[in-house]
Amino acid sequence: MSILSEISENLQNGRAKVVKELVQKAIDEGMSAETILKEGLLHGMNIIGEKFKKDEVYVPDVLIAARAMNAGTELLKPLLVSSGVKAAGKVVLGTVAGDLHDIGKNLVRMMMEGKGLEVLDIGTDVSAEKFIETAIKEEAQIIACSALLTTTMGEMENVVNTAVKAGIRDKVKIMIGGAPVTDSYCKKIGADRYTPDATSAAEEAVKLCAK
Ligand code: B1M
Repeated sequence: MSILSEISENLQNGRAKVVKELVQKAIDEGMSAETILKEGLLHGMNIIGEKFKKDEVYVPDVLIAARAMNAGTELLKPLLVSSGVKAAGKVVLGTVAGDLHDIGKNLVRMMMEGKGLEVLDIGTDVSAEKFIETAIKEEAQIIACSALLTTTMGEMENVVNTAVKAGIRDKVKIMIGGAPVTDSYCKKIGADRYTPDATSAAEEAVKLCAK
């Protein structure tokens, strides 16, 4: 079995310690961080997602797989983030109200920090008010919202409307992303940017801060 299949298999079985060891081994063997992330960790997480959908695994199984995923991505962090010129800018990042998924958000944070942005990660289940209050208090240029559920993505519209009500809509850019989110949804709710993955989110954030 290849090391990437072993990472995927052990992630699916929630063996965080083994996943960590295998990721370190793959790094030591010179494999790229992107390959380890996409073909090892995310491959395993996608299989878990499919099984979850079919009721073949349950919430506790998914939770321990998520823990194993986080153990692996922590090791990849210094390798995934690019070096070079650092951008200036402050981002308030969180997963929207009612939503507890944080793996994608954590990847977004990692990639944005790698670009030199200051990221205030305010966690999961974040209300629209909390996004706006934090952006005002911290004078952030960007609010970045993640959502993984079709039932919670509507909260993103709430964030846009709350920014309008607070009178800061022209001072802050609102970025959105997550599996059910699309570019047409972004346009529909009047947010500024949709990006499909963590890398493009970081690149767009840098561009927005430069404007
Ligand atoms: Co949940 N879950 N979950 N879950 N879970 C999904 C999302 C689901 C698709 C599973 C399925 O049915 N196949 C489904 C949603 C269905 C839907 O709404 N259409 C689902 C469900 C239904 C639920 C519960 C309701 C289940 C239940 O309790 N009955 C429940 C809800 C809890 C809640 O939030 N209130 C629930 C719970 C959980 C766990 C807690 C067990 C766990 C989360 C643990 C954690 O995050 N710490 C969990 C997990 C792990 C998943 C799956 C398996 C994996 C999600 C993940 O982390 N993917 C997921 C199935 C799947 O996606 N295959 C599933 C890896 C991650 C890197 O991808 O987050 O998409 P993702 O991030 C991507 C992009 O989307 C993007 O960048 C990343 C890649 O670079 N991105 C952004 C993300 N945020 C961005 C922001 C940006 C830009 C890009 O700009 C700001």
